[in-house]
Amino acid sequence: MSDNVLEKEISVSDVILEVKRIRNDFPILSERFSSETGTVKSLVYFDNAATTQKPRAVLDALQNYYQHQNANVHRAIHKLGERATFAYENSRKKVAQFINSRSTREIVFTRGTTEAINLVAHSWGRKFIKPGDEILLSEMEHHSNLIPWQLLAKDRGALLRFIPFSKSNGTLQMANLNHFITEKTRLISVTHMSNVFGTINPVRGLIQKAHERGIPVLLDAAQAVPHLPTDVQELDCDFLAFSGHKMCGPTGIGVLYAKEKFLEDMDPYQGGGEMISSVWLDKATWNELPHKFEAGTPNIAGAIGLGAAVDYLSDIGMEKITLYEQKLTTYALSRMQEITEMKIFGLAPFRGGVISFYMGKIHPHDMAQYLDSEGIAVRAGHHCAQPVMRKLGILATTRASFYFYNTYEEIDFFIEIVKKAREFFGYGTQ
Ligand code: C6P
Repeated sequence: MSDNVLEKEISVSDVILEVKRIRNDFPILSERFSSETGTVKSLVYFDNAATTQKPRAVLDALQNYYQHQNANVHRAIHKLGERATFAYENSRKKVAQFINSRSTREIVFTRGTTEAINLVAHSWGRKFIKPGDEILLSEMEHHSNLIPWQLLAKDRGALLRFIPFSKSNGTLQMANLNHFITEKTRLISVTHMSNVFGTINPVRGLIQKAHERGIPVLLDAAQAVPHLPTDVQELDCDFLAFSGHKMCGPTGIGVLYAKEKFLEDMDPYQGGGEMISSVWLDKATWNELPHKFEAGTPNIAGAIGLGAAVDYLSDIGMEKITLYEQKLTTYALSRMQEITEMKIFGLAPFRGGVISFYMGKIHPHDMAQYLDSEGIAVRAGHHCAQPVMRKLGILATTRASFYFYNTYEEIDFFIEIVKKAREFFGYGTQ
């Protein structure tokens, strides 16, 4: 996908998603809450950047696994073992197709994005990063794409450098890229889409520049894969990490995609069952890819649930999802900007449905609590991005984040309640 795919696609098509029908696929979306005064509130779920809700297809896949397939994988020759192994490996195939990887050998199941990045930092980093080397990140990274590199840099005597972001709109300042990519840069690891600003970073150009200098690139795609069509061959990234739970799948399952040549060169991440080929008392040899990186009994149900999520998203169509969310976000932004004292962090031209905001002097937690009292779930806090908050000179934001099952009506209700909060906390009527 090119960096300006959204602009191109939006100009050629006007997407209609059958959101009402889609919402029926998600049992939790009909949850109701009783307020202190006894009024019943419907759930408005705007915390999708933290985790997404699960459609019945995923819930059924989990139940079906435990009811009809439950066994360990790759170990047993009995019927259940065969069923479980088939379902687990079939999910790997679905994931490989979903991101257009060349082969299932490039798809390692992990606990999530965090574990996928730690795997690379540990197995690739500790082998290939030498004292004095530089690792280039951006200033807008989630802690999961910062701390593993801090640990590695400390261990190997390497240096971290950062592409800055602009405080005015939350975009990366790419103009001076040549200043940040030096002779010593050995890896670039950046977020494809920011979980604070919603910014979709121009990673394609970055990858091209990096490859011209022989530098591999890791994309933290935790917020991108769930929302944007992702083609790893077109992107040409060397590593890509994402989490199942942010794309309608279960928690505790995620993916590390890596080009085969990197996985071949890397040492195992953890040792144990299944990742070995032959074991002696004093040494061992490693299993084929990707099993070399999957020590111990994996999250079988999680992987199968992720396969069901991938089928579900593919049936709707990732392009449609992107375009619908794009329109919803544009609408939300324009409605939010109607409100006096509303400060939105992140106004990039290419952005996804993550909106961080601060309203006047209302503390983000108070705002989140007020919204919750009306049934609206948002996140408030530093969003696991403390350096971002520090640069912005704040401790926290309130964050609303959307998925394809959210509606314009929900946004209208959200705006109404934000306006009520404004009055409640003493800003008067507009
Ligand atoms: N961000 C949020 O509310 P895990 O926890 O491993 O599934 O994902 C970590 C992660 C890595 N990178 C980015 C860009 C992310 O947004 C996240 C998860 C959630 O913003 C939970 S902190």
